[in-house]
Amino acid sequence: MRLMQPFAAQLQFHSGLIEPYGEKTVRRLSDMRGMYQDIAAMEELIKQGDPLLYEVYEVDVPHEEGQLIYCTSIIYPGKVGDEYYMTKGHFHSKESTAEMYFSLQGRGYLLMQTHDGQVSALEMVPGTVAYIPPFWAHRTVNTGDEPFIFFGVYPGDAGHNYGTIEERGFAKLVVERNGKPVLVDNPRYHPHPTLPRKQERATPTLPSPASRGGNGGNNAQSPREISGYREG
Ligand code: PAN
Ligand code: ZN
Repeated sequence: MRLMQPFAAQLQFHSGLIEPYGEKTVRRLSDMRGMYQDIAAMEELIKQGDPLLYEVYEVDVPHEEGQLIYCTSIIYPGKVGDEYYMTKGHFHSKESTAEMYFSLQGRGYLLMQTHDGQVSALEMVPGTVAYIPPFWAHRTVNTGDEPFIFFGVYPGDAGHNYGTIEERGFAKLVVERNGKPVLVDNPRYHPHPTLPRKQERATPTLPSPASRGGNGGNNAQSPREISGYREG
């Protein structure tokens, strides 16, 4: 590994812009085909102008072991049918790598799942620092009416595996019901074929940040409406 010079970037908390950045990823709805339940609503929105769902600004750090990659993600508010705008979601290619998300603006949820059917959903509000342990796929969802912005940092050799989520989907969806976000089972989810599904553990709790204590990484409880949620 070559010796690098120390450096700093400047992050605007309100917009999520981080400068200087090396790479900007832009995802529109047409990049998410197959990921939303309501295909007719999705195709209609694409026809009407293909909305921008989210952007990622990544600082230029080598993608190699020992480095830390950091970036901001900005997920815009909106829905496809009754499903909120969300990221594609992925496992890290090197699944033994973790990640941290620090929530800056807006509100949303961090959905996580393992190959053997464990599921977690963490509420993200400004100030929430979420830990994504190794081996957990992760997706973020904007459930508010303003951009949901968070800062992320992960090992340089993590890599991104989108294919598994593209094939199997996420076990849970975050949808609007009576003006509120609720977590429901994904009827089109395909669990990992070779591993037994831990059905009793596949339903997460949705704790508010204030009520969440240390939990040893296990958030499994019965499904329920997202509690303590405030619109906006
Ligand atoms: C994040 C995500 C970012 C966009 O930086 O890459 O929020 O989500 P997708 O990559 O799923 O489109 C991260 O988790 N990096 O590892
Ligand atoms: Zn990641």
